[in-house]
Amino acid sequence: MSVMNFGGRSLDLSLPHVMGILNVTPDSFSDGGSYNSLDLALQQTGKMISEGASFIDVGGESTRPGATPISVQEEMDRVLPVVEAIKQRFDVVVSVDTSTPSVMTCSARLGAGLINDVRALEREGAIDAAAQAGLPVCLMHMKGSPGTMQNDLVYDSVVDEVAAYLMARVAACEVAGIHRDKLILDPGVGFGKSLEHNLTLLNHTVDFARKGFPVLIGLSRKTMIGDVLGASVENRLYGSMGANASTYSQGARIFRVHDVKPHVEMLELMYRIERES
Ligand code: 7PJ
Repeated sequence: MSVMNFGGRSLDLSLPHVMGILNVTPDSFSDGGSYNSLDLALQQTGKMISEGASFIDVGGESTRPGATPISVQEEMDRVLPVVEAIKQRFDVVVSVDTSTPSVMTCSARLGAGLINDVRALEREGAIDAAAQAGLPVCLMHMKGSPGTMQNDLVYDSVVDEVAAYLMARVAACEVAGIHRDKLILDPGVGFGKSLEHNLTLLNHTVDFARKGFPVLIGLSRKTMIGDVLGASVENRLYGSMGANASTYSQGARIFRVHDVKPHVEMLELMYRIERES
């Protein structure tokens, strides 16, 4: 059994889990920052938990292509009160979507259970902060940086390059004292990838799952869904569910989504069918 301990709360990662997205950015990807006051954040958190989310992913830095960077202080001010308030009120794993060492350290003290870093702990000091925090880490692949990542979309083999990058980050984590059984891998849909790259990566989810680490997929409402369907952000739910279903059947187990209930229900059916002999 693949049980992972997230800051005191154990989850069986042989089962599917939904991670609900909680953006505390005023310029976030798709919900326009509609949940940036503490009360609204807590309301949205309660809703996502009641719908079956195992994780609440709190993010204060927008990684939207071209988004302006924010200061460490600004990120701390956005994220930490939300982490603290959620942990005071709810029994859920709080994931912090951050690349900033001090946010990792302080969130861990406030009870966060997972560090979710789109920069795979590459920022100065991040790997040591994560090792000190002692929490599981999701390592995501990104080519370039949010400001420029959609400008240079050249890979020889996107699957091989993303896999090699993630395994190199696994090795770096082990050197820094983060045990491999605390690591989760994510190919990073939309982070420096064309539509074809994203589709190829998703069709090779099984290759990542076979590396022996839990795989997390974040594709909810992303541009690639819109590109395939010609759909605006508010019309990407069914496409997101179909793509997530494909990755579940290839072994992905954590699904980072905006729409918790539809995904929990979809995954419940997928799981029940799969386990029947
Ligand atoms: C991801 C993420 C993702 C992980 C964002 C958005 C962009 N973290 N944070 N994986 N995407 N692990 O939600 O559209 O794909 S922010």
